Amino acid sequence: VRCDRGGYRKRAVLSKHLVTRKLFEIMESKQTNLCLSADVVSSADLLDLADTLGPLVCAVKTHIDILDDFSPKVVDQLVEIANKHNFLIFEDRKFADIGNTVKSQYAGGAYKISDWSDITNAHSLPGSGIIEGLKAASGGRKDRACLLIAEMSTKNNLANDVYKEATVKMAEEHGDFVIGFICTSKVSKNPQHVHFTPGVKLKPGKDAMGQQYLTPDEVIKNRGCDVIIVGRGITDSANRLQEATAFRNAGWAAYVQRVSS
Ligand code: 5IU
Repeated sequence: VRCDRGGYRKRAVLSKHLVTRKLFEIMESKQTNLCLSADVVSSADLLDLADTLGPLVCAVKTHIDILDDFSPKVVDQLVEIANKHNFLIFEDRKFADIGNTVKSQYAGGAYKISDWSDITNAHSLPGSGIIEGLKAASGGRKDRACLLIAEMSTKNNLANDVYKEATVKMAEEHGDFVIGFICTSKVSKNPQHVHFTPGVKLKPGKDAMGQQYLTPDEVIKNRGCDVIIVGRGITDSANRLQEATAFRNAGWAAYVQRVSS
């Protein structure tokens, strides 16, 4: 048995939130810290990605509003696939409005996100009212959780240290719903907080619209994050299964090195 100081297994046991526990347990049992960002515009493509890569990931991140052909059936099928392959669904909604508005956006509208998505995320910009609104919409369900956006992966983003620290404080005050962060480095020492990091490719780089990429090794080993979020690094590949396997192996190897060093 390898040494597990601060490892996912231990953190699963000490975590109070059901979603955190479930996530760490999935990561440990499937040996993966890969979250697929399934940024595709067709429902068939989304479901095919989830079914093909499901065994390799701890979560599938969606942007449900970019589907050209959304229907409620798609999310029903996605939930079935998530149960089959044991991964969580994370709708990357990036809520940013007042509490009363996000309440309707989370539970209602065309997408009814709180019905099918285990995890969603929100900007901390509006202050803690946004968390109150989302929590109210979740109707007290223990199997729903939120990540706060503490940092973004993009060039020249406006989240400075003061913003980041205030975001961590907000998370601490709402541990019954906020389980962690979107960030580019570990921002909280609380072992119950999960750090999800987007902007990951096998080689560092950038895209034409401000996205910046770090490697799985840098994100997990050097920057102390927990989950790598990978979109085009996988979806643009001619062999998505092979590429997802490479990300999964790189992310897991970096984690094993971190907890055994
Ligand atoms: N995403 C970021 N950076 C952020 C946040 C979210 O890239 O700071 I908050 C999302 C956007 C996209 C995915 O859905 O993560 C990254 O996709 P690529 O791996 O294709 O760049």
